[in-house]
Amino acid sequence: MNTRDRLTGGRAVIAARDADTTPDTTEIRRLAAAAGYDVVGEVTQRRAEDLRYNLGTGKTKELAAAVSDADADAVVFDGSLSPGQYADLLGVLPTGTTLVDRYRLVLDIFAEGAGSAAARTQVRLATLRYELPRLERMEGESALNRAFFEKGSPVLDAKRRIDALEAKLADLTDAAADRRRKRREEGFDLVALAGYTNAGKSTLLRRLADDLDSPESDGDAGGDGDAGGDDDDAAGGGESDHADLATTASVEDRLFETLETTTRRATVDGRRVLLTDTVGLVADLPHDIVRSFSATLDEIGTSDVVLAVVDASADAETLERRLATTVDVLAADASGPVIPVVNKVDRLDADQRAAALETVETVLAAAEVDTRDPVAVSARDGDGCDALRTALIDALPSEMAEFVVPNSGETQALVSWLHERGDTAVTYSGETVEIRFSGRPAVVEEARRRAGNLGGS
Ligand SMILES: Nc1nc2c(ncn2[C@@H]2O[C@H](COP(=O)(O)OP(=O)(O)OP(=O)(O)O)[C@@H](O)[C@H]2O)c(=O)[nH]1
Ligand SMILES: [Mg+2]
Repeated sequence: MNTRDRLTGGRAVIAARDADTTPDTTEIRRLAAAAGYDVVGEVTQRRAEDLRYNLGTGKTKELAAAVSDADADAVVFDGSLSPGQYADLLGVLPTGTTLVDRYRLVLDIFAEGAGSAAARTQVRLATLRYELPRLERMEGESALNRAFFEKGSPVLDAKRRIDALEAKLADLTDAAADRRRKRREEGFDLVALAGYTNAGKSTLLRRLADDLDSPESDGDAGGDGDAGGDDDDAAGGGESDHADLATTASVEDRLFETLETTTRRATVDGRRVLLTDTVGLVADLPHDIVRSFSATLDEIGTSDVVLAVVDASADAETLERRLATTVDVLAADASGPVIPVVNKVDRLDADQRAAALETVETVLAAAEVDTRDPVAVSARDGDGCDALRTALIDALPSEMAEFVVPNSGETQALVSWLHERGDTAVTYSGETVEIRFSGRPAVVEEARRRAGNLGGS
């Protein structure tokens, strides 16, 4: 189903360096696999950064030999290479070897998989921003080569394209903001699922969302990845207000399975919630790339509540590192309260579960984010999801109001309007109806206005 299944990046040797420890290549191997590479070897080094190649000179030679020996097509470098290091390292590798650093690797994964107009624009923008300093360096080196300039300046060309893509993205972003504003007016609460890649966000989305064939949900709305397609589809399929509501949220044990935000409806204690699944986060990417995927950050920034999903089955150190990456993004972007969702607890015994919760609490206590108590769940089995729904309702902005209105057909219409928008209790006493309602403050305000029009108090 996924275009990435057909991707063959070729045979790759992993290269990794860390100043303090022997590098752990688990994640970079998984990222390489997600980009379609077949990993055939690795060269690692514990050492301070070498300015020329990043790796030390001896290690660099060892890497070149490993590439020849394994007959590899590519080197995947776990980290970011400066434009100079990139050029120098490439010069030492066998001719024809492709060199990709961590940043470039993630861009490649997105470039292959992004479907909607907004996602594609974001990827192209991030790629150009990545390439610009490298082009500038090359252009500087060939400043004496007139033929180079006669063909036009790739740097100026890249700058022009960056400007154009930024403008296009701003339009798409405005359309998404309009859509969110309308949804708020319709009484929806907006909730974003955020977290490290592979934490289980999409699995949780499926678990919490209404059944696709229930009348509450837009089962016939356009799908996610396959909706956009055309680059120039400026509105991103946004003709209908809910055209972005997804029928599926792909779940896979692969990094960056989700490459664009998708939204589904959920009904939580009578309240109508729109849940948005966002693109996973990953450590050690330049801030620029995170910025480029602004759709994810916009969703996090504008939602009423963020569910921060973490994979509790990872070892404590990995859990801490991934949570720290997530918290960095939330601290900068989240405006509403954050509920930490400690997922995959089906893989843990009671002690391990308690330890994971403690790790999460410790990391979050130090963070400048408005966090609520963590909730342990298994998105796969559904355990803990009722507690999560309760925590969600508690965290959503809420107001309570009571009205007494004359019993009439119009009052019945008001009652059903309220039932769709929050927790509604109705008591009939002769000629009058007593209504207790709690829900979004804006909905309560509108309900007061409607009750007032019916002669209520
Ligand atoms: N055991 C267990 N596995 C889970 C649970 N939730 C998710 N998984 C598995 O974890 C893997 C990743 O799940 P996804 O829902 O795709 O994760 P994601 O956070 O959306 O990942 P990206 O879209 O790649 O960022 C899949 O293999 C899921 O089946 C859980 O509660 N328990
Ligand atoms: Mg996902």
